[in-house]
Amino acid sequence: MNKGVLIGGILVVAAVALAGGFWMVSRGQKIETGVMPVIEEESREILVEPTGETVMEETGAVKEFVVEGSPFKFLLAEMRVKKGDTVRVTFKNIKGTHDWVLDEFDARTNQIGEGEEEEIEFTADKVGTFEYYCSVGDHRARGMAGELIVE
Ligand SMILES: [Cu+2]
Repeated sequence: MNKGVLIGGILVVAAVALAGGFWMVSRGQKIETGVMPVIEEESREILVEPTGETVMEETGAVKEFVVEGSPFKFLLAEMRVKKGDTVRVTFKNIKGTHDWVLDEFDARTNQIGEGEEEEIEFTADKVGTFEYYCSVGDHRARGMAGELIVE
């Protein structure tokens, strides 16, 4: 093989790898700093739709969500899982005092202060649409709520 061709080939491979690397980095940052943070587990595919709705494929898996709370809304307004999934919620409080409550699954965090976070886990063992909310004061009535959809 011609030496020039070989070096050219190596440069092309390096350029592709570099571009791919940048793509991975920008994609990773988007997930971390986005309004709807999602943590990727294993090799499951994550689709973040323009609506902010998050859909994760497969069943019987651990579905992990990060929900940020602020006065008076949750920055993740909808979670979609499959029946049988283990749902892991990391509630991060950005401002004020809030909690994250989902009555139908006896899932709730403590009321936590600004900058604090708490993780809870439960099994989505029934199908339906369930409202999660903040139980502090009138926060729920003021819109601090969202939906867990179990399919
Ligand atoms: Cu609240």
